[in-house]
Amino acid sequence: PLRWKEEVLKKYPKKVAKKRDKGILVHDGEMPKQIMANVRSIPGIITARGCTYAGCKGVVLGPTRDIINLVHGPIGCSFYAWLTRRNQTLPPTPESENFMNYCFSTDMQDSNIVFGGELKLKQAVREVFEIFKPKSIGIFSTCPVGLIGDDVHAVAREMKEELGINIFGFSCEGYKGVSQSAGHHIANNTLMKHVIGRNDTAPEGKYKINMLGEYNIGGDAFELERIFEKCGLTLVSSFSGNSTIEQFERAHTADLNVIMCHRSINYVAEMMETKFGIPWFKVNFIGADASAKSLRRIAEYFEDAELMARVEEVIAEEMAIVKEAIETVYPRTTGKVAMLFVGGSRAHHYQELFSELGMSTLSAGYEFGHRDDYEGRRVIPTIQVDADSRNIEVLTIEADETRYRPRKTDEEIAALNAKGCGFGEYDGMMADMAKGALIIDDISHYEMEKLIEIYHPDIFCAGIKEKYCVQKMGIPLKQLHSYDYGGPYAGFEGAVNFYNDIDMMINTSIWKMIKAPWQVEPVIEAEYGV
Ligand code: CFM
Ligand code: HCA
Repeated sequence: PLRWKEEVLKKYPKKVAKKRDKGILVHDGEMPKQIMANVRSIPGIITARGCTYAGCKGVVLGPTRDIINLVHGPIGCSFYAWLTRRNQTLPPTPESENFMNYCFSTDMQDSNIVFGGELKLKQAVREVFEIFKPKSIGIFSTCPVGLIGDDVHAVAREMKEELGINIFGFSCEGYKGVSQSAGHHIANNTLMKHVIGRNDTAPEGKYKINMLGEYNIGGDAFELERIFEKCGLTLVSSFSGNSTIEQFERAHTADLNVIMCHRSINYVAEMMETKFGIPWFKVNFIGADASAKSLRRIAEYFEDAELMARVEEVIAEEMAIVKEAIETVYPRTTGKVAMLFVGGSRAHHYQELFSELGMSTLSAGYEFGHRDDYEGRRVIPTIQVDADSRNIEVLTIEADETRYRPRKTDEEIAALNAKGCGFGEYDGMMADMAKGALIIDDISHYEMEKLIEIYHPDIFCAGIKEKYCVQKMGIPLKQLHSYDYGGPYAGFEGAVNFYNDIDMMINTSIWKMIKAPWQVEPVIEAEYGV
């Protein structure tokens, strides 16, 4: 891996090499090791990253079915984000509100750019209200909105007054940050300011949790809902897979926040703890063992023998099916090598599923994770705040005067921590990776090609932009964003789906029929270990 890195950096201009050097780490097994992350991509490099608007509108708010997501901008921003993320939803009845199939946009024209687009935006809000009578409308800013200075927040306030429903704006212009990640933060802030805590009626249930950072891609949230229900847990709200605005409004009535995707939603968890006294911990429902562990920690939290017993029963029942599935595929998958380059959490989580298949992860990285997603939250105080991150508002949150209610005493938290609950902690990806692994932040296309050329992994995991380039190199690519239109992969049934899909992908005879570039022109190489 050290030689690989050297070879790659040699090809870059000096300044570029100097920067990329800090974003590529050869893991020496010692923690913590510093990686450079959440910084601007280098112009001219092909990056897989998306924009701030994508992170806010597409990722965090997109999966909620009954908020109308009105995009203020040229039509392309809406059109290319229309149903592309595979966040599923299941309204309780066919008559229930579901706006997810629609694409709402102000369709800004040249004249709006020159003379301002606020009037058009107001008209669009009125029109969408007239037609759909929604409970709520979110207005999302695209790049030109910030450039010309349209005030979406003022329009939202005025329209809220006029129409009497909850209307809020997002300053999530694409350029606001270095990636989608800034959009997550902006979405978190707006949810906190305008939505969470507006409805004090708590749903029935003894063990009430919120699930944060699970977006129901490929039906993952459906599988988790099935498991929670079987265990007797009440899901008050989900941020934001298969969710409604009402869930968000009463999220503060839950007694525990569990976080799946740390990157996209840790801000809400932190703010809810400060404001309402709800503790949080990180869970992982990607991988059958990880799912079992996460369920046990949730049961531990409620300190209730009945719940613990029920959770054990569920795990035993589910694991019987998982074990059967793994025994069939394991001989065909064990020893194979995977590489994962995805967003800000899956490149970590999916290593768990691969290790259940007996596969190792030789290289992994996030598109837009921060240092804490790699090195663990303990490094947060040492992260340098640069001009780009300073651009994103950090809300000052205080304990709610009437509704702050610590769910556990400090002693109880300490006792539960001693049992491994891990409140407020996330150790990051690197803690779980083997010595000698290559960790690459915001991988460039060139680096990706070089990884494949030198290491010939058995499977490469990334997104649609990478898929066909990689497959043309003779390596199967599994999309870990859209799941290649399969899934669910979360929970127990999801793990079984994943085992079967990966087995099928890496063992299909098609890969033996194409000649990869290194088979046409064989090269002598390969050196494993540091
Ligand atoms: Fe979180 Fe996500 Fe991800 Fe993400 Fe995304 Fe996604 Fe992703 Mo695509 S919220 S960071 S911004 S787990 S859309 S559901 S798959 S890049 S790894
Ligand atoms: C986004 C969405 C995306 C893109 C996936 C891909 C997703 O970043 O705006 O590149 O294949 O999961 O749909 O991450």
